[in-house]
Amino acid sequence: MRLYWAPRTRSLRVLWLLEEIGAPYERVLVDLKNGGQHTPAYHAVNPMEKVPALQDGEACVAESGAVIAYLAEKFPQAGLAPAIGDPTRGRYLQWLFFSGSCVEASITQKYANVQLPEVSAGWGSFDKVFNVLSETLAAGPYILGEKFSAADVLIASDLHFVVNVFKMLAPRPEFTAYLERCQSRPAFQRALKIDADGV
Ligand SMILES: N[C@@H](CCC(=O)N[C@@H](CS)C(=O)NCC(=O)O)C(=O)O
Repeated sequence: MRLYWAPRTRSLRVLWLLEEIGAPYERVLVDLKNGGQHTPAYHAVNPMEKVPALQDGEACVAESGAVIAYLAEKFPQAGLAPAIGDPTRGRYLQWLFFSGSCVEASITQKYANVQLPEVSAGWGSFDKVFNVLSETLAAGPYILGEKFSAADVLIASDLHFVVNVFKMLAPRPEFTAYLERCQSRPAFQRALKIDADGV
């Protein structure tokens, strides 16, 4: 498997998941500052010309949520995705999609300072999205309850950017505790080091 990535981007979440899984992979650094994403070869991997993207033999997958879902299913032995038929699988899929369709959109809306009617915006509002996450994570310890899953990799990565990096939210104890739980995992620490080293 080959991960196309760049430091200090959404690649970190996929690095984290790959480190959780522990399967061998190769990292290919895409030089975003010098247009490395805008080459015909990379366009064939991800037509959006963004990172991260994964090549796995003849399979290519981009969009960080999709890459995470793909990897969690490809390596069931890692125990990061509830199997088909498991009652927690519905919520698992919900939170995977929630990241891309609600959290990302609400962050963009807040950043751009655009007002939209809550009933028209599929994510409701920034406050709604983070209040829903507060309510769910207060019950914890993980987004599905007792068991850590690939959905936590996505949701904790989103929260990391909103709370720690962009500081778009005042600290909330349930987010602080959840981030500490998720980010103290050795796989996250390894991914963070790769991201910081940039190679
Ligand atoms: N929806 C995509 C977003 C990917 C994305 O925006 N990647 C940024 C870095 S975080 C990027 O590659 N930017 C470079 C560019 O747009 O040229 C995902 O979740 O993978």
